Formats: sequence, structure tokens, C-alpha cells
Amino acid sequence: MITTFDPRQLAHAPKLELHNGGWTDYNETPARAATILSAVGPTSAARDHGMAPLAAVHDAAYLDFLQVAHRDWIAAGREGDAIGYTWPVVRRRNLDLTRIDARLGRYSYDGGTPITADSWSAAYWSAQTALTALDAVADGQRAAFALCRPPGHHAGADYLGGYCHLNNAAIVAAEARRQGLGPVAILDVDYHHGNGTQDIFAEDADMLFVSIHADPATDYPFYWGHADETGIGAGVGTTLNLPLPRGTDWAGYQPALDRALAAIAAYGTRLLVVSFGADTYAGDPISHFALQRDDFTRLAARLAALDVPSVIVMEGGYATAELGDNVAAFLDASAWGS
Ligand code: OKP
Ligand code: ZN
Repeated sequence: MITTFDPRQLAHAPKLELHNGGWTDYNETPARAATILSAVGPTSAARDHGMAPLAAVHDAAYLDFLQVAHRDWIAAGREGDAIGYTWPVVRRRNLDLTRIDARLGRYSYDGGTPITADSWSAAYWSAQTALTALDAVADGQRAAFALCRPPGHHAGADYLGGYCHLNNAAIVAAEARRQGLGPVAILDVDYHHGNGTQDIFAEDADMLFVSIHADPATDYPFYWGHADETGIGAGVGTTLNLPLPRGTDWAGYQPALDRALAAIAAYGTRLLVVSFGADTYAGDPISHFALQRDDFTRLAARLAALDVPSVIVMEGGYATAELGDNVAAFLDASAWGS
């Protein structure tokens, strides 16, 4: 399968994240991409599609903020990675404030996603990597894999969080629709709910978002991804959340997968964007499902059986030593027939 990548994604390397009450080593490491690279073989270089496809999904002020945040952090006399500590949650006013700490709060929702001097470039090229995989599918490939990092599915139109800055899956989905490749559906099979993707398309009647993930009653991101979230306004009915309990194995996963695939088929999907996280793996250090390596090939075979052109975008997966082999199992040619 064609794999797209850009080495500029590797430079983003925050040191610490706030996790369960303390500072821990940042989980979303450049080594993740390196191990995937060594397992999946040669890659195609990401091409630059410019800012327009990013601006179709993200607010202009948020894109401006991402590009200057670390510079402004240093200008404020700080060292290291930029991170917020105040989030304007309750009846916030959308004030156009200057201080870097105010803006870090305004444009994020957690304390786990620091911004480094290289974050913008890495996120930009992660999005371009995803758009280049879409090019391959638009040109007739049955499927293509975008080796994206940082990941994207927690990033909303105007916020970062969950190791995500730009929503690669949403950018690809919106661009595919713009190119007339729809109906477009997004299937998110990362362990964590794709709250950013859901928010971006919540009111959109013309984009199906389906997610299978850990029950947010017990797992991050907690405040999105519950089964009663089905879309907003005109978008009611085009969001499908299928939360599953901790400990879910392949037997427990399949009924949700059946429902997800039935919804995608019923939608008349002509282009599928897959937010693929390998953190559903039994050995993942921050997640609690119990899929085995072979289950990723089984999962891929079920998705491939939809017989819809598919852009696969990398999201999470933190068992770094096994991540490459797990991703390779998902991309297995015997599943995708390519
Ligand atoms: C990203 B992806 C914040 C504490 C919780 C966030 C998990 C983000 C997962 N430091 N950790 O969906 O794999
Ligand atoms: Zn995840």
C-alpha cells in the first residue's frame, strides 16, 4: 500500500505532559513514526497543498496562533515547551487577548499537548502527508496510508489537545468532499474518541462520523463520545458513537464494528477516511482494550470488504516497540487486496 510521509513531522518532540496529576514523559514521540517507517517500507514524499485545505477546517485565528505560539512563549521569558494552565470554559467571552497564557487556554482544552518551536511545521506536514494520501486515492488507488504525526482527531476547528494540533482526518474528508468524491464518511477506530473530528462536523448533514472507542465515562476525553451524541441541528443522525468498556477484545469489538460498517454502507459512502489508532492493542501503555496483532488484519479485512476507496490516517498507538508491526498488520496486503 502507498504510504505517505514527511520527515519534518519528526522534529516535534515535547518533553513532558500533565497526566494523572504529574508530569510524565511525552507519549507521542518521534520514535513512534520511526518504528512505523521501518515496518511499512518505502514511503512517498508528502506534497505541499498549501494552507487552503487546512483553512477549510480550522479557524484562521487558530492557525495564526499555532504558528506564533512558541515564539510568543519565548518572548514572554519562558523556557521549553509552551503549555496553558487556564481554560476559559464556563460562559467564556471570546476575547481577543494578547498574553500567551490567555491564548494557550483559548486554543486548547487539556494540559497534555505542549507546543514546541517545531510543532507548527510538524503538524503542517502531517496534514500535507494526509492530503497526499488522498491524492493517491483520488488518482485511483484502492487505499493509501498517511503516516501522520502529530495525530489529529482530538483537534477541533479552534483548539488543540490530546497530542493533536491539526485534524488530518477532517482536512482530508473536507477536501475529498470539495473534490466531489463524496459521500464521505469518517470511521475512527482509535482507542480514544475523536472529539475534534466530531465537533468539526457535528452540525454537518453531509459528513458521516462514526467512532468506536473506549467509554468516555472511564477514559479520555471524557466529555465527548457518549452514545447519545448523534449530531447537532441539521447534523443530527450523521454522528454515531459506539463506546465500549475497558477490556474489550476482538469478540467484544465485532458487534460495534458491524454497526459501524452497516451505517457507513447505508450512507452510500463513496470515500472512507479511517482514523486508525493502534492503541486498541492489548499491550498499549495508556489504553485498556485487548486487541491482538492479528485482530488488526481482521479489522482491516472488514473495512476493505466495504469496497470503498479509503484514506487511512495514523492517529494513536503508544506500545512503541510493537507499533510498527501492529500498523503493518493493519495495512496487510491480504486484507486490502493491494
Ligand atoms: C491521543 B490519541 C493528557 C492525559 C491523557 C491523552 C491521551 C491522548 C490520546 N496528558 N492523555 O487519541 O491516541
Ligand atoms: Zn488514542
